[in-house]
Amino acid sequence: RLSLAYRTAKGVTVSVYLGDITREDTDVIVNASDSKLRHGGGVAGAISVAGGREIQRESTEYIQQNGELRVGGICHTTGGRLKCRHIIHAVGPVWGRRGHYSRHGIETLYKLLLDVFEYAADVLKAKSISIPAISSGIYGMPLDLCAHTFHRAVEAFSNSDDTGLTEIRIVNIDADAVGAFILEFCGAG
Ligand code: AR6
Repeated sequence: RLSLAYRTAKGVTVSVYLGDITREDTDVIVNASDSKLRHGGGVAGAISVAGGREIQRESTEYIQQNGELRVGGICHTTGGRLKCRHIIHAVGPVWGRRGHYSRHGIETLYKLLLDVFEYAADVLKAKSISIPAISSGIYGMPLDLCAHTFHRAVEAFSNSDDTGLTEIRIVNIDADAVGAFILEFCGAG
C-alpha cells in the first residue's frame, strides 16, 4: 500500500498516502487555490464540486470584501457539504513565473506551509489537517522539490512546542506524487 505514517517527538502523527482529499474527515482540509479563489481545476475544482456551491459562494464573497490573495496568502471558508469543519485556501507559487522559481518559489511555499499549520491550530483551533501537494500540479513545481519543502515545513512545525495540531495528513490523488513524498519522508528518516 502506498502510505507512510510516523509520530514526531512532540507527538504529532504525520502520514502520507494516496487518496481523494475531499473524503477526509480532519477538522481542516487545505485547498491549493489561485489568488482569486476561482475553484476551477485540480484539487480546487474537486473540492468545489464535492463540497457544493457554498464553498465558491463564500470564496467569492471573501474576494469581494478583501480583494485578491497574494501569492503565499491564505484565508478560510466553511467545508460546505464536506466532513471537515473548515477549508483553508492557500495560494502556492507558480513554478517559473515572476521569479517564483528555484530558491524563491521554494521559500514562498515553505513559509506558506508554516502559515497554514499555524492558522489551522491558532485561528481555527483544529487538531487535524489534510493537505495536498500545493504547487505541484497545475502550478508546475517539480515533485521532489515540493516534497522536500513539505518535509522541512512539517518537521519544523511538528517539532515546535505546543503545536495544537495532533495530526497532519498529506493526501494526494496521484500515485507519482505520493511516491515522491514517501521517498522524501522515508529517505531523510
Ligand atoms: N485529492 C488529493 N490531491 C489532489 C486531488 C484530490 N482530489 N486533485 C488533485 N490533487 P493542483 P496547484 C493533487 O493543480 O499546482 C487550480 O486550478 C495533484 O495531484 O490542484 O497548486 C487552482 O485554482 C497535485 O499533486 O494545485 C489554481 O489555479 C496537487 O493536488 C491551480 O490549480 C496540487 O495540484 C493551483 O495549482
